Formats: sequence, structure tokens, C-alpha cells
Amino acid sequence: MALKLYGTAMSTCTSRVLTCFHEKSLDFELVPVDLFAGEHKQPPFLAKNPFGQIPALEDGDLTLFESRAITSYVAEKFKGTGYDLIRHENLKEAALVKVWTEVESHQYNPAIAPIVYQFLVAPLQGKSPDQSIIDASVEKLGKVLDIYEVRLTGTRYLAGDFYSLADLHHLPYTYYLMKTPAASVVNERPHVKAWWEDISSRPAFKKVAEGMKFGGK
Ligand code: GS8
Repeated sequence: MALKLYGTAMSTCTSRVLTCFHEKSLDFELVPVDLFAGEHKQPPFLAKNPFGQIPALEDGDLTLFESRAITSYVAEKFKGTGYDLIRHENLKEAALVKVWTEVESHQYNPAIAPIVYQFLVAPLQGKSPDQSIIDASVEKLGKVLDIYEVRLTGTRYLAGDFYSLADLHHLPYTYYLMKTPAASVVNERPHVKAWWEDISSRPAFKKVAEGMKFGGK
């Protein structure tokens, strides 16, 4: 039975999982959830994720939510298929993948998400972007990326000289960030910029990015 992902391609967290599916060349079904109609707050979807957020995965009788937990499950379950995202044959490399996936979740995401929200989501809701939130978040993201710049001077990717789930998790938010004036925070750091150009040009992500349209852009 094919994997069923409930979500929408324009959502960063859904796209994170879709990118993982494509890296693993898996068959899946994307079941659309209409956020604008509030479908994610209705009982059928709340039964899949009681927090009322996309995405959710169904794999037979297993239901999961939280995009990063879903990608970890998929990468582990299909470790022998497609690209190895978790370095499952090397304990030390696998541990470094975990370290940098945690960094994305706890350092990178909290800094980047408000920037993307203010520039791209707020206007869709009829609000104008709050410049003070943008400025504070760009400063915070810059400090995180200073650390990435040093790291990426020594290794090609975050966990080592191999692309992994740690890099993949950064793709959707950074893709949207690069469409905003705050893209300079990446472009000003040469190793971060080269890393971004490398990971965003992988065929698996390019396929997903085609569906990542915000307000028609
Ligand atoms: C966040 C899910 C999330 O914010 C994850 O899956 O990684 N930590 C979770 N989903 C957003 C769409 S973002 O792409 C969502 O469902 N927003 C609607 C809402 O919160 O009401």
C-alpha cells in the first residue's frame, strides 16, 4: 500500500517530507488538505494530528505527524532504497546527521520561520510585514549562519562530506527565504551560499519546488 501524505505542496513542512519521498524514489499519494477552508481543524484531520497541523502520514495502520519525525521514519524504513539520507552503516556519521537535524529544528527553524511568515504569509492574510520581527529574526538567523559558515568551510555538507537528512530539512524554508529581501543573509556567506546552491539543485527538491507557490509567485 502506498504511503499517504496529507498536506499541501506549498507548505514547508509538507515539502520537507515530499523531498524525502523523492530522494528515496518512493510511490506515494499526496492527499490535499485545504488550509484556507480550515480542513486541518476539522475532526477527520484532527484524528490524524490532534494539533491540527499539516503534514500527517499514513503508512498502513500507522499514522504519524511532525514532518521531521516522518522523514526519519521514512529514511529508516527505506534505508536500502534510493539515496541513504541517514548514513545507517556508519554510527558516527549517523550521529552527526542527528546533531545537525537537531540544529535545524532548534536553531535554524525558529530564526527563519518568522521571516518567511512576515514576508510571504502575512500579506496573504491582508497584514503588512512587521519590520521589527523581520529585523530581529534576520539578526538571529545571521548568528546561526555564522556558525554554518565555519562548519561548511571544513565539510561540504552539515553532517560531513555527504548530503543527508540534516541538509534536506533546511530546503523548504530556505527556498522561500531566497525569494525575499532577506536572501542576503545567505548570499553574504560564501560557503553557506555554495551549500545552498548545491542542495537546492538536487533533482528531488527541484521536483518539489515546482509545487511551492505562494500567492501565485
Ligand atoms: C509544524 C507543522 C506546521 O507548522 C512539523 O510538521 O514539522 N513542527 C510541525 N504546519 C503548518 C503548515 S507549515 O508548513 C500548519 O499546518 N499551519 C496551520 C496551522 O497551524 O493552523
